Amino acid sequence: MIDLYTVPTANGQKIHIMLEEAGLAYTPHLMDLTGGQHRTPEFRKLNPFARVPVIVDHDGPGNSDFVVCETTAILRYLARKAGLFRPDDLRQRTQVDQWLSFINTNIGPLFRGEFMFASVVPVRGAVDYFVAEAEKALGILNEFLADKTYFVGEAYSIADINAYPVAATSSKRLPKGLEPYPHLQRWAENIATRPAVQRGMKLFAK
Ligand SMILES: N[C@@H](CCC(=O)N[C@@H](CS)C(=O)NCC(=O)O)C(=O)O
Repeated sequence: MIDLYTVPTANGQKIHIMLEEAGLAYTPHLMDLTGGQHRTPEFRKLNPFARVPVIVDHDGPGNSDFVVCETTAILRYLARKAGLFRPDDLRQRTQVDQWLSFINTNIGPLFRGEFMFASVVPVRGAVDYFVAEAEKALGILNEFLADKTYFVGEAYSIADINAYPVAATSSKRLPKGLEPYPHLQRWAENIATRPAVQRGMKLFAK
């Protein structure tokens, strides 16, 4: 059994989808970020950086509890545990890792910046900057996906699982959403047909 600490944002949804796809038993816990539940000493024992998602696998390595935070680390761990969605071939595996990193270290912080300066500490010029940079980055994904069904090779992988909530959730905060990116939109519509993706996206949805 896995305990999942989460919220229904793009980062949380990546792990909801992965757990549903892998068919692993889990108990989801909705965190109250507004109330600061993630900043309590108890939660910081799980993630010292006070962020979600976090999992606690009660059947971890060595048959003991194992705490994992950081979305891409959780995705890799669950892929290894389930033996799914991460190719064995070294080139393809590295490409999957490359896309995990690209999305989470380049695009994730742009949407975080947009959210912070639009909703938490309003600064109009900063919002414009982050929106423009996020649009540029989605344009790159759009071009890359022009002739592809999945991010890597011919198979669905954690690269797709990690990118999907960015297209389905984060992009809604951009003035034109996914409209300027037809290839990204086609790719996302295909991923959205998967029942596990639908279940993952519904978890704690508002
Ligand atoms: N690098 C982290 C980012 C996680 C993250 O930013 N989580 C947000 C929710 S989507 C959070 O916990 N925010 C609380 C805060 O910043 O105080 C990951 O990939 O898991």
